[in-house]
Amino acid sequence: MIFGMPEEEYFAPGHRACAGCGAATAMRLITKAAGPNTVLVESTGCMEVVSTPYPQTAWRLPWIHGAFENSAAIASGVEAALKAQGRKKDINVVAFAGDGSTFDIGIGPISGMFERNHDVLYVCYDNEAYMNTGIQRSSATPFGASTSTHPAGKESKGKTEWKKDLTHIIAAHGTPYVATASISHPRDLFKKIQKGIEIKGATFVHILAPCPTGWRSDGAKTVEIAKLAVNSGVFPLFEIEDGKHVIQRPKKVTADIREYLKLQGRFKHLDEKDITFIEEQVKKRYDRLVKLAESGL
Ligand SMILES: Cc1ncc(C[n+]2csc(CCOP(=O)(O)OP(=O)(O)O)c2C)c(N)n1
Ligand code: SF4
Repeated sequence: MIFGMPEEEYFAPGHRACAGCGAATAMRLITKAAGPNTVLVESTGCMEVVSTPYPQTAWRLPWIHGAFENSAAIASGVEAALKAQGRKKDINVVAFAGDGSTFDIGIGPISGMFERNHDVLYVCYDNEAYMNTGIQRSSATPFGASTSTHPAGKESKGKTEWKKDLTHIIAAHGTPYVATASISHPRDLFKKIQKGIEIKGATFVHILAPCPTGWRSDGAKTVEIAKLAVNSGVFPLFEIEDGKHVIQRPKKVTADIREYLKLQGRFKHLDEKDITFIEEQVKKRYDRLVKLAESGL
């Protein structure tokens, strides 16, 4: 064990993710936490493309590739089949996909899986755009980010809408366990994956996974950027267990949003007014989370 995590790697080195890819780190941590008795189901996305150029695979666990919108539907079927065979209690089913698949195109099957409450952990690795097809905006892309479909320029300041609050949309299904996590806080992420698997029923972990290619950032600063997202309140780490919010980080906002934005080329066109707007919106949302946690909701 290293830092309370197994040394075994189930996402093998030699995959083809870009240097400094946050999602690849998420894959290592998710699979370490899930352990060997796990079936993985993955939608099309970067982590599928980089891991399985035929005839090779980086997966050291059973892994099913579904279509872009399908991982929750396939995972529901795998869980139902294991139950019918009387084997579900020994085998974990973990579905995962990027934000485009989760926030946008797969949301119908995902909603169905949570409504039926299959015993599946669903993980979204959120790199905040459709990365493997060329950095198109998704509903998880943050306000102001420049993408290939919302390029910043003379007529545009990047994305004009705020990021969709998917965590609370999933929680609204009556989901027993919903959490946010970040690759900058690996032990917290590891524990949340284990908790999501242990709790019976459909559970959800939303992981922030910086993408140097799409965020126009230095691959060596991926962890630093993810940490700034957490500590500035841009991406707070919290759980909603049995409908109650608990905030892990930040207990108090300690980092400057400007530092976070400055390290990413996708935000370099923003002016003072845009940044002030982002600061106000982040504060408003973080304060709301604190209120929910303080009032036991
Ligand atoms: C129905 C359908 N529409 C579009 C595509 C093309 N496509 C494959 S992956 C992808 C983007 C995936 O984005 P995301 O889920 O965010 O994962 P990432 O690549 O960022 O890891 C798109 C548009 C497809 N495979 N199927
Ligand atoms: S494009 Fe981004 S998410 Fe995809 S492999 Fe490269 S760094 Fe990772």
